[in-house]
Amino acid sequence: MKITTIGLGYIGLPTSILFATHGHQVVGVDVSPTVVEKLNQGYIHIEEEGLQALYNEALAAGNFEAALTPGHADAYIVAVPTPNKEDRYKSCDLTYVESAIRSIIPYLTAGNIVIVESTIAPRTMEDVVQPMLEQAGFTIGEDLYLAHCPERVLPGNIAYELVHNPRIIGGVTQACTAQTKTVYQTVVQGELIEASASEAELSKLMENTYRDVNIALANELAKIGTDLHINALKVIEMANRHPRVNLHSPGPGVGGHCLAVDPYFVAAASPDFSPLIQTAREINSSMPAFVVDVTKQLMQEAPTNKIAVFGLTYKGNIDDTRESPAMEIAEMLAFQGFDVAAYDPHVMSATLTMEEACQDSSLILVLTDHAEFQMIDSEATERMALPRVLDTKNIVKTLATDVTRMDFGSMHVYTQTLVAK
Ligand code: SAJ
Repeated sequence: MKITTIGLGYIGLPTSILFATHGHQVVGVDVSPTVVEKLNQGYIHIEEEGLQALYNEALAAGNFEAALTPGHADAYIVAVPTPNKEDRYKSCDLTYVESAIRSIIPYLTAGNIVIVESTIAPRTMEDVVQPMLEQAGFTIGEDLYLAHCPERVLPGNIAYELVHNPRIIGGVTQACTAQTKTVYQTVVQGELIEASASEAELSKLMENTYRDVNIALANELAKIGTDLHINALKVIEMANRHPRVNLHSPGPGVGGHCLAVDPYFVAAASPDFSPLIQTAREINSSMPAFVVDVTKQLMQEAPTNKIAVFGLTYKGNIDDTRESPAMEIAEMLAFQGFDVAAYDPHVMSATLTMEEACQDSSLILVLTDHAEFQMIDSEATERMALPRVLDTKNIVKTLATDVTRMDFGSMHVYTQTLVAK
């Protein structure tokens, strides 16, 4: 098949490579000349485990080419960003999706399949994309097939999950679903689940909303534990021994481009009926300020003003700092006058070594669960003015013996102990 993908980001590029390594002729389109040039020189522009090797395979087979504009194809896959608008409910900004659809309209011919993989607000396919294509003269389900097939892969494990995860095929009509299935059948080993386009849209959004709401519950519990001087982490551990309970993990906030974005699309589409989703977003967004408050209390009696921040990314073992609560906290602390020294072995721009960050500091503030932070030894802590660790991700397992350890969700207890010292 000739496949054109529009958007060569974290989803569009791996998807293009997947199809190209399964015998399809793929043209990947992106508006960025730098991205197109780099890819055509043989290099991928995103960091993702195992992807460069697969890209080499696709190029060796002569099945991939990057371009700035689309051309004729059998199937088109749209994987462009859908950010939040800056309106009251942070609704879904469809600018890039609409311009991607406009860009392919001149090349569409009878029998083509158009797939939107971008995360979109509920009813977008039926209310926005379908009318655009109908205005161009097509009858959806007869001479053009249209579907929403949300991606559900986890950054860091994309290459595996693209193939093995079950995939929702949300056709605008049943004929659209059937035609779109023939595309994914060639590469996906997981189940292909048939649905309507609107069901597919809402399912994708609710998967991430489910996680966001559950994390909000855990974060609320961390605040309650702090208020009542009860160790929330111990509570979660015990409660989860119940066979039907799965409390999530509290932390310094929810980052990334999915969980902190998608719930707003649902809330904006149905604001009067989504109070729980809206409150969960508020709770998770309040966590950086909560961590800053607790940190300030801890630093009141500190001999120096320096804080060693461990981890800047939005989650552990990745290099992505966009929408990261850790970055927000580091910036807030610096803004409030603290000397913030950040150490992150995954982030190129964070150049300090662990020893440099810890030197003369009065607190190690762990904000990301990188595997490297499981052990914090005396190499780091003996340089501190006051050896203390506040672990907001419950990641530190081994710690130098003379260090005061504070866990998230029971910090108040420790705060009092320390102030009393
Ligand atoms: N987090 C917590 N507590 C937890 C779990 C996560 O505070 O118990 C935080 C993380 O630290 C991070 C944020 O939540 O800041 C999001 O991390 P994540 O690992 O849950 O998810 P993402 O954003 O990397 O990827 C999600 C995934 N969705 C689900 O797990 C339901 C992925 O499968 C989706 O493909 C992706 O969103 C997407 O593109 O929508």
